[in-house]
Amino acid sequence: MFIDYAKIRVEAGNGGDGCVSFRREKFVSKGGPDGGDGGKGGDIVFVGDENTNTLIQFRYNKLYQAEKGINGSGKNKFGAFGKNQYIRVPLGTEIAIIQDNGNKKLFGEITYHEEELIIAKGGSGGKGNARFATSTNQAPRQATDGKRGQEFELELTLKLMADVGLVGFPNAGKSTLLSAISAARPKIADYEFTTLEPMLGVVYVDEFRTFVMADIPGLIEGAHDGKGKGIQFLRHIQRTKTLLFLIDINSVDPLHDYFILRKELYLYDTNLDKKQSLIVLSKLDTLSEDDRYQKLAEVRAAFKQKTNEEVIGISSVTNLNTNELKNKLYEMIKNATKED
Ligand SMILES: Nc1nc2c(ncn2[C@@H]2O[C@H](COP(=O)(O)OP(=O)(O)OP(=O)(O)O)[C@@H](O)[C@H]2O)c(=O)[nH]1
Ligand SMILES: [Mg+2]
Repeated sequence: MFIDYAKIRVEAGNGGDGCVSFRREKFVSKGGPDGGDGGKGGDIVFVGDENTNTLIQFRYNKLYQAEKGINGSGKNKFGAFGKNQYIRVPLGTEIAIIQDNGNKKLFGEITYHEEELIIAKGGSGGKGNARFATSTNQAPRQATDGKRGQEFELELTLKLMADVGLVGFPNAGKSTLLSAISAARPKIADYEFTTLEPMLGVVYVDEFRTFVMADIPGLIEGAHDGKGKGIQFLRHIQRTKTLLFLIDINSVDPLHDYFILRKELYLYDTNLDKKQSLIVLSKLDTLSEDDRYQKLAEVRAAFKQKTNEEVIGISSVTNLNTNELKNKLYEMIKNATKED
């Protein structure tokens, strides 16, 4: 699990003031009161957005204000309402109010797309003097001020689940791939079992389309018997929507590697074995262009014959095909979400 926090301040709009005014007409010597009410201040509203999964935007922008209501005016004109300030957040964002003593009180959670939650209400508008006229006081000089909008310090918390799980032998280049396409900085080295703890990274396909990828320790044959790092850490990818099998293009027999990986997954959890998956050959840059395409063609033919699965090749070092990979994974996740 990957936890993202942000602290922000929100200020709903103040209400507009009520107005003191008297009618002035050509042939009426003493017009009655006609001061209108002030408009209500805008609310601060959180909105669920399924197209984002990070709170990173709140690092740069920490103050959110809604518009103030407009003051009332003569001729019984009401002031316009202040515009609401909408704050879009990923699904699963929890919103807590930080109290003066530092304690946090959970206010709510955004759970579905376009869900709206008003966290701070705008102040109501003040009353204009037209409202204060009575039979005994026909010329009131009284109006009220708009109320202040609510203001809060908030803590936002997002617990992220991975969408894609990276599966491969040690040294296949899993951590290198994560670091190439996300801001995560996992440890990378040319020895086996560099990664000991799962790590998540947010992958940006573009500004609006992101997904979360999990890097986990390498798997080896016999992992279910406790070989290598075992298979316990596979629980971290049990809830992902897609598995990415990463296999070094220099492997003697990628298809065989793939079957070993599949078998270990199956022995851990048969459901894991049923997830949609993508097979990716890594380190294309280590072969000359001719060798690379020849090897890729051979591997593709072997996979086609035995599994009917597509194989794509990438290099995390030169970023060869990494954009295509991001787009492909994003589409797969989207389709899997639709089927859920
Ligand atoms: N030339 C080249 N080297 C790569 C590429 N991807 C990874 N490597 C190298 O392969 C070695 C292993 O990479 P890692 O990313 O640590 O591999 P891993 O799959 O995370 O390994 P474990 O954490 O041990 O399971 C490192 O020396 C990387 O620099 C690539 O696309 N091209
Ligand atoms: Mg690693």
